[in-house]
Amino acid sequence: MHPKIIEIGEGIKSMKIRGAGRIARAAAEALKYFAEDYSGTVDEFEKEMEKAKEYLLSTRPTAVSLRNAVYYVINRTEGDSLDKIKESIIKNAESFINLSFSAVKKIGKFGAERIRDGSVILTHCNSSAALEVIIQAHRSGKEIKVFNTETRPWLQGHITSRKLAEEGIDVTMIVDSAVRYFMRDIDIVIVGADTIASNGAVINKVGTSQIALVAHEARVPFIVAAETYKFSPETVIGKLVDIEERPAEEIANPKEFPGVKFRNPVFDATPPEYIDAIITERGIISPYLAYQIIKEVINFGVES
Ligand code: RI2
Repeated sequence: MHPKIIEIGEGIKSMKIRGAGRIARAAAEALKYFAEDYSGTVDEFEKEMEKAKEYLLSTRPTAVSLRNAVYYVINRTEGDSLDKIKESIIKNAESFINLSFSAVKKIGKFGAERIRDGSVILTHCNSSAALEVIIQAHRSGKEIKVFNTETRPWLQGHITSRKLAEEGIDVTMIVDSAVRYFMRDIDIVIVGADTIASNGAVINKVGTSQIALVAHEARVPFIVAAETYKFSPETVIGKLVDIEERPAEEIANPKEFPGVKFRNPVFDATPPEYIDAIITERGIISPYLAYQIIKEVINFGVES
């Protein structure tokens, strides 16, 4: 396999490259590098591309963004000569990357308009889509405060806190288990998504569903910021979203806990009844419109 496919694939697997949008763009970029460098026969190219696809898809099983990106690049290939096929792969990868960046910006704009001046926002983990909403609201002159969870076990919340502080936003980091304690101070919860199922359930960093439950109890709006390539076409035909479980070592050193078992699922599913809205680059929708988005926008994800 092309060294860039392996380098980027390993980066995604080890979470050096992380975040559902970022891993999708990285996978598209890996396929672009492969196409740019390839010389050989069309048959061999197709075989190698299939291997690259399978490998990239195996790196992180939950985020459908990765899958949708890979299919976007491969399934739209045109041409029968090697040059044309390569050109088409490169063009598709570039177009996916541009589409992804522009989707995040649009989500930021739509979402920021919904944030009221003086709002206290809670976010979880590190989502570029959710942060774009918060940052654009701040840049538009709204006085906002943010609470963010540290997000065990990977502590992606540290990245979020730093980024918000750099922007000059009033940010407070809390431990994940303090969410209910602080919910009375929160006006709106905004999180990202790794995958959205056709019934509107949102799969995001583990702990998200507990936050949604607490927000529901306190009648605090719970909003998801997600590009449309986070919607999963396969869930329409009944496929369940695979929840990634990562090594115990991410939680603690198992050797120091003889006789103790560990479980480390890194995502969970929030049902649509706890979600007030999903902000996409196409507009702000009810989670119950997820199927409609999949039907209209994602026409590249399901293998026929
Ligand atoms: P953006 C992340 O997964 C988090 O769950 C985050 O909420 C989600 O991806 C979406 O991130 P991980 O890679 O695409 O940290 O909005 O496991 O950046």
